[in-house]
Amino acid sequence: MQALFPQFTQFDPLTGTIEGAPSLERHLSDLRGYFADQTAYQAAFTQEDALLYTVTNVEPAQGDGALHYGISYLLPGRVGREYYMTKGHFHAWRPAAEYYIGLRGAGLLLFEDEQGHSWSTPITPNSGVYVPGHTAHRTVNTGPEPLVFLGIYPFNAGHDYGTIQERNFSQVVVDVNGQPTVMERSAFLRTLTQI
Ligand code: PAN
Ligand code: ZN
Repeated sequence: MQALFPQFTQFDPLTGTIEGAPSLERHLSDLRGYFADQTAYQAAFTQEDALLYTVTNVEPAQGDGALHYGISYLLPGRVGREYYMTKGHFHAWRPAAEYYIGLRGAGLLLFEDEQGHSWSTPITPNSGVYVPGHTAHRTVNTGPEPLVFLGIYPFNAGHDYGTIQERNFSQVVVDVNGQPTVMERSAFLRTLTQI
């Protein structure tokens, strides 16, 4: 049998890193056009191209039945009233599901299927969330500390970012009187234009 590497990995739930695996960084500039409040985005970006999250993936094997996995480390913060979040994606191979395990912090997972139905679940340490196939998923950090979670998916899931980049999620997670609140994007945009 072909040896799998790395078969054993040590990960750090505090820093969201996996020993020996490279991390990729996503900054504010990588999420241009994703946050609803464009004025707030521009103001934040002018100050600093802040780090929003890192992702560290491990790809131990390829081929039928193989699994890949990764740790995400999503910083706390907001652009205007909208909490820091991941880009979000469909899997390129649409039937691919994924399993998320919360390791640190508190947040929400936003889901949207191909018909545009949306829902959300919490993600917290020692909780797991099943991400069904054919469903776009985005993680939002609603707490004061980094949100760290593990995601496990079929090796050939792939990432389709383009669909979400074009149409975005129909819901946003925003601060309303200090409470993380899921709102329709259109309703949130209306609050921004009210004087
Ligand atoms: C996760 C995500 C990770 C970053 O590992 O890739 O949280 O989010 P974006 O990929 O949307 O930027 C996953 O869902 N992998 O399939
Ligand atoms: Zn995914």
